[in-house]
Amino acid sequence: MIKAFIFDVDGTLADTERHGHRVAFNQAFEQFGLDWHWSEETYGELLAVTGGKERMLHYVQSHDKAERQRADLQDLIKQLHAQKTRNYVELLNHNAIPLRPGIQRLLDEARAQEIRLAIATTTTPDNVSALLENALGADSLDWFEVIGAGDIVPHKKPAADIYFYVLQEMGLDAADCVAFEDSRNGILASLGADLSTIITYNGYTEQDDFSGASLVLDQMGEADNPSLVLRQSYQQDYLTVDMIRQMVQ
Ligand code: XBP
Ligand code: MG
Repeated sequence: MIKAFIFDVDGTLADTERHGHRVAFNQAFEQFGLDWHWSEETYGELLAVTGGKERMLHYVQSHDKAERQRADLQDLIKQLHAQKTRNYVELLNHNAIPLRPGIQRLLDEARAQEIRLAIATTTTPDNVSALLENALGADSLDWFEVIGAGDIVPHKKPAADIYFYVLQEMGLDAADCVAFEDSRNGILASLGADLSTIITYNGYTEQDDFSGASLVLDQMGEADNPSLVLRQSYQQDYLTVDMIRQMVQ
């Protein structure tokens, strides 16, 4: 019996990386007078490192000889990240990034069927609130019983810590839940916690290795914006709660 759905945020609920996080990082670099700039291509490579602070630290260590020797590097990264978070939230407040096709429909369906909802993400909690409030309205945060985010666990994805945290907070076994992810790092984390995982890939992750996934889709889809993978393989236009039950139970 499926009791809960656990959603990743970036790349899964919304396409936030290319025109959201990346832009906010670049703004912060400029605001701090750094000559760093992450192109769409460079950012795609940097996504191998999860977490904004960890991503910047990796970048400076491999790309900027002068800055990496700074005694206050950790402090700089912390300040840059706080600025980046402010930029990202501001960006979402002014120009909300829409949820991916089928997300709101599936959330509504799940709630109507009393499936419990949670979030498991590496991103900062403020970013999750800004995304959900702008895309779904102020009440939508309450739809999620647990929001596991950011530095709340010692190790970010691909470690399974955040999923273990969410399962423990919900008092549920992995066998009763389904995870939704978009990336290799994401599925490594969810499978690490023994969760059946459905993948909706995106431009940055379509070539990732999704071994172990219960289903790999281009998107969840809607009647007027079908999932091409579902249409080809299952003759269905979009992913429903019933399909998920059949697939993973
Ligand atoms: C998302 C991330 C995040 C964001 C940036 O991974 O890696 O780090 O890119 O967010 P996932 P912060 O979708 O697997 O959770 O800057 O707030 O860390
Ligand atoms: Mg993701």
